[in-house]
Amino acid sequence: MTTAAATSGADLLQALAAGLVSGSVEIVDLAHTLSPDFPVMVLPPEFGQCQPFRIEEVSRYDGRGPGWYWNNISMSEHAGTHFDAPAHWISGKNLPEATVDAIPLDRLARPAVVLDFSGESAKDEDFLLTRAHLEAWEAENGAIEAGSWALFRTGWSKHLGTAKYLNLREDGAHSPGPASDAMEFLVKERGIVGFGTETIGTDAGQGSHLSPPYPAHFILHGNGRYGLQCLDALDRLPTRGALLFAAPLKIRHGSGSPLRVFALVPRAED
Ligand code: 23J
Ligand code: MN
Repeated sequence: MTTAAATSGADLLQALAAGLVSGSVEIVDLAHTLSPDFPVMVLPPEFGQCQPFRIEEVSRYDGRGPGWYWNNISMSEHAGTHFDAPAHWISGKNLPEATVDAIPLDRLARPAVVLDFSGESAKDEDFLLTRAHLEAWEAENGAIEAGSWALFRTGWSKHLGTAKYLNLREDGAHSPGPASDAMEFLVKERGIVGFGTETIGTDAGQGSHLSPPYPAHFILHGNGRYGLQCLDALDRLPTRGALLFAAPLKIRHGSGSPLRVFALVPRAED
C-alpha cells in the first residue's frame, strides 16, 4: 500500500471517483430542507431580525409559463442549514477573505471530526462544551487534526419541527453550545477550519451571557474561521474519516449563505 503522501493527485482522484461509482464511498446529506416554516434565529426585539425562507411560484406549466416551472425565492443569509463567514462578526470585520465570495477554495472540502456530546446535551439543554470536555475527549479519541471541521453532535437536529429546536423561553433560547475556553482551544491550539452545530447558531442559546458574548462567533470569526449551523445527520458520520463539502453561495460581500453541505464517508461495513 502506498501512503497518501506518495500517491499522485491523479491516482487519489481516480480512486475516489471509483469509490463513488462503486458505492464504497457514500454521501451523507448534512442539510435540512429549506422551507418557509424552517425556524430562524430570534434576536431581542431592539435588533434587526433575520427573514425566513420565502418562495413564490412564477409559473408551473400554466398561463404564466406553459412549458416550465420555476419559483422566486428570498431569505436571510442565515436561514436554514447555513455557513457563517468571518465578516459575519465584528471580530472578523477587518480580516482578508472574510466574505463568502472571497473564501479560499481549499476550505470548501475538508476533513471532519465529530465530537459526540449528544448524551450530555440530552441531560442538560444548556450544556456548555468546555476545554476540559475536549481534553477528556482527546484522551479517548486522539487529538483533533489541524485544518479539520469540528462538528458538535448534540442530537438537536431531531428536535426540528418541535418547540424544543429553538427552545425559547422568557429568558431567551436554551440549547447547547461551546464555552469560550473550548473555542480558544479548538481555534488557537488545534487549528480547526471551522465549527459546525446542529442547533440554530454555533453558540449556545444562552451564549449572549458568556464572556465574550457569543464566544463561538467571536473567536471563530475573529480568527478567520467558519461556522456551520442547523446541520443534520451528524449521527451518520464516523468520528473521523468523513470529508466535508461546504461551499456557500458566492454572494458579493456576503456574511454567510444557506448551502447544501454533505460529507463523503466510507460505506458502513456489514
Ligand atoms: C446574529 C446575531 C447573533 C447570532 C447569530 C446572528 C447567529 O447565530 C447566526 O446565524 O450566525 S447568535
Ligand atoms: Mn449564521
